[in-house]
Amino acid sequence: MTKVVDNETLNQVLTHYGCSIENCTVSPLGNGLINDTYLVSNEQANFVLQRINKNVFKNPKDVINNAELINKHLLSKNHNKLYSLSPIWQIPTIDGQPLVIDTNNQYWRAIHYIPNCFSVEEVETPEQAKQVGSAFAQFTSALSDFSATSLTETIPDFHNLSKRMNDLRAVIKADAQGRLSSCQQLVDYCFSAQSFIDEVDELTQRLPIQVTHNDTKINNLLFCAQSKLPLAVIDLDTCMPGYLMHDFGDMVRTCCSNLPEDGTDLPNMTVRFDIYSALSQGYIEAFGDRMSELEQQSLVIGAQLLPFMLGVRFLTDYLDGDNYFHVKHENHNLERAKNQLNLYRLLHKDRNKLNEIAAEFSVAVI
Ligand code: GN1
Ligand code: MG
Repeated sequence: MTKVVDNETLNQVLTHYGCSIENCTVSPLGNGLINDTYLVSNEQANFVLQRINKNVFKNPKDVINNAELINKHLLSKNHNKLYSLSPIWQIPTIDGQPLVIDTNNQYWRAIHYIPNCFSVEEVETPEQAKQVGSAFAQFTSALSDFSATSLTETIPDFHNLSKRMNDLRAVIKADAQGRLSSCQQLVDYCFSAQSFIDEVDELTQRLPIQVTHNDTKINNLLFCAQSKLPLAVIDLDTCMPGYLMHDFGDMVRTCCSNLPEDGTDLPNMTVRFDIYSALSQGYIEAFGDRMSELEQQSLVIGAQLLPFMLGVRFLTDYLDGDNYFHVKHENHNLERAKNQLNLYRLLHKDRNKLNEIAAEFSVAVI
């Protein structure tokens, strides 16, 4: 997928929000791999404009509707002082519509822009990691009494590892781009992890379902420019019923490596255990006794699972011809896959250490 939007289309969409390309500036925002996101600024205000990727979200209206329901719930929690972060508002068109469908049949929405905040690509200190863990825990805690059945599953089986392995098998069989020979070793490595895959399968049958965010990468948190504290959890696109270990695992995946997810200096990749420890503490403590013992134990599996699953997903997309994730160059998905599977390897190798750290912060559940 490429990120090209022509000015005519952009202008057509902007008019639905009372703007035009003449009276505002439009600049790309963030580093998302799926949707196309822009900051629209004019003298009066700023807002976020987003084209939802229809190839990924088959029914974009569900994405918008889910976010609306979640935000309403969070706002009422916020009013009752049970949620201290800020909900994120979607903005209707001047005709009161939740979205715009352009002439190319692409779906757009606008989102309230929170000023005076910043996002982080790399966690700098354990203190910051603790805040990250705590913020995402608050988000899920606040949704503990939200009816999971009112949400539509925007991507079915999103974090189902066996299904992701089947997707990998299918693209290997097709080898549509003739790329298999360039990554056979990596493919073999994925299938050699069958005992880990079985362990995950067995665990997921016993874990309770919660409404989880499912994309808790570090840059989906906004920090206040003044206090430097977390201000809002953003990107609710995959907020669906899931397991806590997925959210924890995605934080580990994006906070604990010393390299970004597409970094290529793999011989020098390390796990930052001080960050891991602080994340665990922040996440577990903020849940308190609302996290069951089994969920506490599952976090270490989640920490290995998310890098592994992302490795499999990037590899699948590479073999399939880069149809899912935005890529910047030909081997981008392959580089990401190698990076994520190496991170899994390092975390898996040190899983006893991860268990010891988690045990330090475990909370007795009555
Ligand atoms: C995608 O586009 P973004 O950054 O919100 C992906 C996540 C991955 C992430 C990897 C719907 O998220 O699952 O973890 O890229 N979102 C979807 O950077 O597939
Ligand atoms: Mg996302």
